[in-house]
Formats: sequence, structure tokens, C-alpha cells
Amino acid sequence: MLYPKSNKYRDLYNLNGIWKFKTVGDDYIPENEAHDAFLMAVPASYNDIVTSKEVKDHVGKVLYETTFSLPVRDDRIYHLRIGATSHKCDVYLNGKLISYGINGFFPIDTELSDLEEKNRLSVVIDNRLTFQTLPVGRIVNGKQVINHDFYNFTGIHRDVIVYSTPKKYIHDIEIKTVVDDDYSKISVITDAENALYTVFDKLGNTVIESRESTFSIEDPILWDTENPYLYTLCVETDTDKYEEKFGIRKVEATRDALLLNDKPVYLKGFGMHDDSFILGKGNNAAVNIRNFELLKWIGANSIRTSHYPYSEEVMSLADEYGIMVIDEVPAVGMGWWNPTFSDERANDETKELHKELVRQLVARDKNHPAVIMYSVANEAATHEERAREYFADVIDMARKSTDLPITIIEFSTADVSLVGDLVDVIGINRYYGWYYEHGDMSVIKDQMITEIGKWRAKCGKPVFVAEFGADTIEGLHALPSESFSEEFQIEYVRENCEAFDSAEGCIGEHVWNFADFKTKQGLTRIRGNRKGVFTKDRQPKLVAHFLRERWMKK
Ligand code: GCB
Repeated sequence: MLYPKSNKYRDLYNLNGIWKFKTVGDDYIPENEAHDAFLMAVPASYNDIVTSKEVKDHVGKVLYETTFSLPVRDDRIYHLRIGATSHKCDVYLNGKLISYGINGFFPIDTELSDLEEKNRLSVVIDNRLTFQTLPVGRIVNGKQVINHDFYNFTGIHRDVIVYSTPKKYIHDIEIKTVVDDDYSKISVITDAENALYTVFDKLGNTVIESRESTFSIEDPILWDTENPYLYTLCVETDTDKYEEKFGIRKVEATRDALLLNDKPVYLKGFGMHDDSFILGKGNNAAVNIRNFELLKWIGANSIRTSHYPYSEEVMSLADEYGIMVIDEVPAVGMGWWNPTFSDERANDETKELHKELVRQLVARDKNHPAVIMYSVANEAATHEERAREYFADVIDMARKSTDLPITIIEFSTADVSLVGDLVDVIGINRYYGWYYEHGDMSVIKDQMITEIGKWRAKCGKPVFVAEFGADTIEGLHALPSESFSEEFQIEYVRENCEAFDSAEGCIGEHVWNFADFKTKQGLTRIRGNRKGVFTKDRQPKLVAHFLRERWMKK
């Protein structure tokens, strides 16, 4: 599935803007136009836009609706593309069901065969999470139980686009690159027939033209975090054309290291959240750019898309900025803290969805050089007997889909996890001195080094610390430090970093979190999770300066 772009064979119409919106019952079908709806922005979550508590916290279905007209041409096929709606949804055109979405973080792309002069597009979204959705949640007495630590934002979160293609069009392009000493072999896998393949360098100069789908580039400039060099491939047939940027790079996980272009990399960065004021999870170019500017400013080289795939626009920016991405499927809330893997809970149906989302994630992100690893879950109950078979199948699907390294982010300890040997890199989330022995920083180093050592001894894989952090209220100071103060956050992060520096086989540190983010209400969540190194409005807390100094040198 190709990201919508316009060119001489393809038109593009953006349907973002102000739509109609209302909460609806489970049986709702948009037979007629919703005259009783109110106005809503797209893309955005509705939760932090509305003023009614009832609507904000609504559990169930909501309707989004808009109308549009196009100059329809007979020699074109029209397609609807919705970047993401959270979570499941049904899509109707003029009252007729035309498509559906199975998950809140993936695009829906469908042909529009019955366009009229004026069209009514209705999207009915269901925000409920169960053991058969990802993330996993539960409905108890009509109330949503959220297993994970971020707000269940709902809405049309990414761009809504109608695009046209010729009748005979290119459906997909996969660019595979193999790096050798002084050349790179490029193989293009596509359904395009009799195509001309042209590669352009960054300045638009032609590097190679080929009638074969496999060809070589001599002395390629490799993509890396210092020089995120992107080429452009143009595939052109008699009827269609598509241009895709790509990078040439090699990623490999060994027993001790993660290699980018044969050199070991140390991951410096964050677990992030797609979360900003008013927009919630709505994709926004200004927020995206600010995030990447801050990542570069602080000296980060990588992020994890915790705990779900981010927008395609973010993935393209990661390519441009040279930020490596650990791309995570929305497998979160799979409870290390309570029984999860059973016939009644996370069962075969959940597993099939999980596998399908792994497949779809790789299919969506396969041409992004920034993606260096896929993460199949965050903090699942991997100590449970059934988890082994479950993840063996999920990881098997990942292996069939990609050659990149696979990781799983563990909260279970090395002693009890049953899946560590299945992946290439172990990610661990650890909050010594915060959730355990709160405020006592003297425990951090020992416990952290011991835990990393245990994973190394058990699995013989590189380990990276995917989360560590302390909630911090900006402007709160304490000397000597106390938890929640800015001084505490610096000392906490410093203690952890000293542990990483002396732990053998530790290949990186991702602070939790990049910025403060919204969660469900809770006794330990004062306006959300405050472990951000940046505030929610993207200003640095004091710790950001500490990290900048460390990471610029490292
Ligand atoms: C974790 C979770 C993350 C939470 C974080 C915390 O282990 O992976 O989603 O937000 O802890 O701050 O509690």
C-alpha cells in the first residue's frame, strides 16, 4: 500500500478540516445525514476539544461525518485513505458500508467505486478495548478498564485523503538494498509492469536508470544518523508513476551489539507518545517538527514508537532527521501484573490480530531507513506458560515479514521470562528507586547492573534499557533533592546512566518519556504522567540539559 501522492497520473484531495460529530449508540447506521451533530476538527482526538465530561469520557461509538464533491474522471480510480482512527471503525459512503478499520494505528485504504456528485462520508468509531483488541483492555459493567498508562484518545487521528490513480496503477513498491564494499544492490519488488526505474540523488541528479528491477549503485552514500542521506526511486510505467525516498543502510544485531553499517550504535533517546495539547493524538506537522528539532538538540539518535505505530508522516521525518526508530506494534496492556494468556483472555483471536498487525506494520514501514528494529510488545506477561507459544507465533510472523532485528520490551525479569531467546535484542523497562524503594537512589546502580547481567547470562543478546525515569513537576525544586523535583530527576537519570556505562552488553538508554503525556486519572498521575524530559508544551526540564551534555559527547 503506497502513501498517497500526487503527480501527472494521480490527484489528491485532502478532506481534513471541520467535520460533524456526535456520540451514537451501538446500532447506529448513518442512513441519513446527521443534522443534530456538532462540529469537530479532523485530524484530532475529540477528548480534549469538547467541554462536556460525558462526551470526553464516552465509552462506545461516535460518528464523524463530512461531505465532499470531486471532478470525477472516467479514466481514474478513486481511493479513500484514512491515516488512522482509534480504534475500530466502519466507513460508509452515502450511507453504504464500504470499509472498516481493525486497529487504531493503521491506515485504511479503500477504493471508492460509487462516487456521486455530492458524497457523504461517515466514519463510525468504536473506542472500546477488550482482550481481543490491541491495546488490550476490558469492559466491566459498561465501564472501560484501561490496562495501559496513556489516555484512550479517540477520533480520526490522521489525515483523510481521497486520491486518484489510473485504472492500471502501481499498487506497491518495496525497495530492498544490500550493501557491499563499494556498491549497493537494489531490488525493487513491485507489481508495476514494464517499468523504468530511475534513482535520483539528494540534489535530483540521475544516479541510474534501469529497465530491470534489480540494479546496482556504485559507491553509495549510506544512510546514518550523522548523514541521513536519502535517494529517490521513481518507478514509471506507461500509465502510472510513483516516487519513493529510500536510504541505503545495513542493520544487524550480534551477540553483543547492534550494528548500523557494520559499526556498533549506542541508542540514545526516548520512548515517546503521540500526545499534545488539544490535539490529543491528532497528527500535526508543527508538533512533529518541534519533536524532531528537540531530539536533535538534545543529541538523541533514536526513539521507540511506544506503544503503537506513529503516523507515516513521523516515520518520514525520522528518515530525514536521521533518528533511528524502534517500531512498536500496539501490543500493550498485556499485563505482566495479572493473568493474560488464556482462552478467556488474550487467546488465539488476539494472537491472529497481533500477527496481522505485525505484518501490516512492516508492510507500511518497509521503505523507511530509519526503522532499525521492530518491537512486538511492551511489558507482556511473558512469564506465563502460554506466552511462549503466543510470542513464538507472533515473532515467526515478524521474521517472515522483515530481515530487521526483532525486540520485545520486557518488564518480566530475566529469571522468569519465557521469550528472551526468541528475539535479537532485549529491551527492559526498569524503575529501580522509583516504583520500588521509592526515593532511594542508592539501589539503582546495583540492581540495574545485576538485571542487565542476568539477561546477558541467560540469553546472550544485547540489552537496551527501553524505559527508566521519574515523574517531575517543572519548576519544583528541592535541595537536597526530593522526588518530583527537577533536581531529583537529574540525579535519578545520572545514577541510571552510570549503571549503563558500566554494564557489559548494554547497547542503549531510552529515557521514559520524551514529554509529559495524558493518562487516565489516578492518584499518582497529576495531570498525567510527568516523567517527560520535556514538558507537554515541549520546553526542557532541567534534566534535558544534563542529557544534552551527556549525549552530545557519547
Ligand atoms: C511502564 C510502561 C509505560 C508507563 C511507565 C510509567 O513501564 O511501559 O507505559 O507509562 O511505566 O511511567 O509508569
